[in-house]
Amino acid sequence: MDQVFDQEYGADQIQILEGLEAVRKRPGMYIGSTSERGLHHLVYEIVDNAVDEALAGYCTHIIVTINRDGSVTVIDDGRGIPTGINSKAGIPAVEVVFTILHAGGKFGGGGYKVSGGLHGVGASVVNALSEWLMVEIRRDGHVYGQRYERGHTMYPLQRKGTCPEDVTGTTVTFMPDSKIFETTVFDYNTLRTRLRETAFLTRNLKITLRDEREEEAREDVFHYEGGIKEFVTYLNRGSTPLYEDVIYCEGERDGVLVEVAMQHNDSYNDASSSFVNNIITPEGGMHLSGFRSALTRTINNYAREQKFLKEKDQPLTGEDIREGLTTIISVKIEEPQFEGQTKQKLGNSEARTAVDAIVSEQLTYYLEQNPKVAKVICDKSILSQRAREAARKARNATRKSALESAALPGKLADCSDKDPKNCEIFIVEGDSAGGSAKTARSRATQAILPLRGKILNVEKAREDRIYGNTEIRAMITAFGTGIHEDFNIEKLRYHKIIIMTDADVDGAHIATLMLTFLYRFMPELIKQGYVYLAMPPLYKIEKNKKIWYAYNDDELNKILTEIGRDGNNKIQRYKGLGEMDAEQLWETPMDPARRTLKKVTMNEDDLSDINAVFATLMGDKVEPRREFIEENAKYVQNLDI
Ligand code: TSJ
Repeated sequence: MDQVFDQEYGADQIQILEGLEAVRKRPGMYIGSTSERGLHHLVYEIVDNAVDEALAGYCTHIIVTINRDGSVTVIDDGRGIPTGINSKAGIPAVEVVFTILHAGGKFGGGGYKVSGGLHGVGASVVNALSEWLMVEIRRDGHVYGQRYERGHTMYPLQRKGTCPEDVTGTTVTFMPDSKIFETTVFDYNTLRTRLRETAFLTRNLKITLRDEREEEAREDVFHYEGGIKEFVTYLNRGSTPLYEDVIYCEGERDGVLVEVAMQHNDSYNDASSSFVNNIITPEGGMHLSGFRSALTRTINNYAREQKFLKEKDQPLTGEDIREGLTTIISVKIEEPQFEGQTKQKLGNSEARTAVDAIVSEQLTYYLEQNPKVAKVICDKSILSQRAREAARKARNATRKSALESAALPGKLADCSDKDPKNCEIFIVEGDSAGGSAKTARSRATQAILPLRGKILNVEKAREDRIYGNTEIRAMITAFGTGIHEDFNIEKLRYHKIIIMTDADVDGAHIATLMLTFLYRFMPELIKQGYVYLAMPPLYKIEKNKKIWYAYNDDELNKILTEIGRDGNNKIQRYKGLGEMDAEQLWETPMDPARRTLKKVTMNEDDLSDINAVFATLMGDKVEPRREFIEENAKYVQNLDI
């Protein structure tokens, strides 16, 4: 086998910044965390490099395989990473890519057009955090290979064989280092959600995902000729679109590539996701504000011109127009600047100008060409304007009665401690369970708010009805934070909001309704980790004056096996919280020393999908819901609902 010494590709483009030891010492600095989330970032980092090759126009297919041994292989059919010697480093360019931090065309300017990767740190970080990594390059009729262990080169780049001249591409296989990560087990559905999103964002790129860990291999293929237009159709799958077209705008201005796709559905939510260089920006930024101002201005101009809006009418607000609108905004930009606390907000002002100009021009044209759709949008927006006016009144009334007068709901049994850090509130299903919970609680720190029956499904109700709902008003007042623009997390009266429902299907449904309300109206409570689910047991087992609780059938069996299955066992199955007396309630779901609570989390990576998840779970269509639950049992678990 030969070593490779021929010099070619612009090796100088690669800047050398730091050593890989730093990455192993402080992995969180480079991939965010060493949790499951950080683990999956390794795959995205490698895949994003291949996607860049697709964006450059040289790669059409990426295959991602979770291998039997738990390692991951990413294959592309691009040009192959250059193998020539980098003049500065004196080693092949591919070795620079894998062993020198911040190396690669991405940071050197030139080479790639745009960069991907949330943290934009490249393949060397993945290498540093892998027990081993192998790269194979098909280029110029040769197959080259190199292996690394924990970032160290094992042998010089080798020619391992030949291949037809017209076969090119890169294969990378890596085994995440179990010394670094909390878990090294990849989750198929997490990868699937993200890779599907990547495929939507990169029109025509085909991405195959395979899982070979089980006897029966799993596979999904994502290939969308319609790109983000198909993304919008996909996100709207759980509701009914108001018109057939997905409206699409595309263009380039000041070095910013802009793509926008949108379509209204019959829900009341504004479901927009924005991306920069294929990376989701959960906090939006300049591209999102450019889109919003263009949309508001353009629809208002059109509605005035067509006299849908009369002289005397107030202009439509952005919210009026975005009610029920699903939007994908995708920009590509050479040097993105991220701002805000979490560095997730796009700061480049040229992105705002570009999106605004392109959407204004093309949407105006679209409305002129499609008067029927234009009328549907105007009608919907005007209706929403009226409803919003009614809602504003209802909300003001709520605010008056709820916040200003600070009268707590009558059903609330509040705690005596006034320091929110010490306090928790149990939202309890049903008056009878509420009664027992009131007796059982620790009065100083535990408040109880019983809710009667099913709470309103906020996915299916307009705002005015929502504010009129007694149960919802009770929660809003009790929490103390206010909602929407009045929301102030500092005023939160309890640092644990614990939803306590029966351990059955109805209970799960009620919990979901409450979570939907919280997600839509007070998402910060979930994001900041204040929301929990209580875990009431399903069985009580008694034997010789000793007591065990089981939370599901498996646990029951385990306990019975341990203590012996004989006549001395007394097993009680709880049909609901209502059947438990105060002492039992205290012992299991309520006593901080003995209970298990489930924290409700929101995975920011899945944000583009989360709207769709709620719309699908809570919407009218039964079939998508059933399919969703069947397909995504695991995903729903991820949401912890
Ligand atoms: F970086 C990496 F190892 F993570 C990785 C890179 C992983 C995978 C699966 C693929 C790739 C990759 C890189 N695919 N294609 C490329 N292309 C280049 O590196 C490349 C090829 C040719 C030229 C040129 O100017 O001729 C420039 C570049 C950057």
